[in-house]
Amino acid sequence: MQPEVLHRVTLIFNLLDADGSGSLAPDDFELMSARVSAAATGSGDAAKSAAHAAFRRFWTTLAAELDADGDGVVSFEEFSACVLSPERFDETIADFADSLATLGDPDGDGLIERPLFLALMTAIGFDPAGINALFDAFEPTEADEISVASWTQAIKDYYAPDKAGITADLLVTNA
Ligand SMILES: [Ca+2]
Ligand SMILES: [Ca+2]
Repeated sequence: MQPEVLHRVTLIFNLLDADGSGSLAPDDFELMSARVSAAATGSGDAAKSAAHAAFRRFWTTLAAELDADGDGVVSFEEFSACVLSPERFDETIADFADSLATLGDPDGDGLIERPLFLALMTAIGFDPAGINALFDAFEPTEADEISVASWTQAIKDYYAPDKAGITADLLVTNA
């Protein structure tokens, strides 16, 4: 594996390993979902339930595709196989990004303000310095808001192990 790709896969793995146990399991996604739900100021139960379902789907897809030894958890070694055919995860990640977008834009105007962006991205596990750098890169409006569409695209790019040189690389400060 190219060092750059290995680096990216390591970052994604550590982000998904929310409880820091060293492997991916359902608990990681429940924990991330609970954190995101708690951070989703202004969202109702329906949007939070949809996000919870997306987190669960993220896990079931990873388990189905990557748990090679069938022990119910995905080790780093198993996870690194995701780079072989990243397109298998596109739909799941898109679903995940779209459900985040809904939480990020409870009034539906297509914009997300910095405090909510920070809260949601912190809940997912990103580092605050990287989150602010990414927000600034999206050229916020005078009201300090960015478009939700640019954010969801960044999420989709970030979790795609084969992408590099993208705006979301600004999040790679917690390496
Ligand atoms: Ca874990
Ligand atoms: Ca396994």
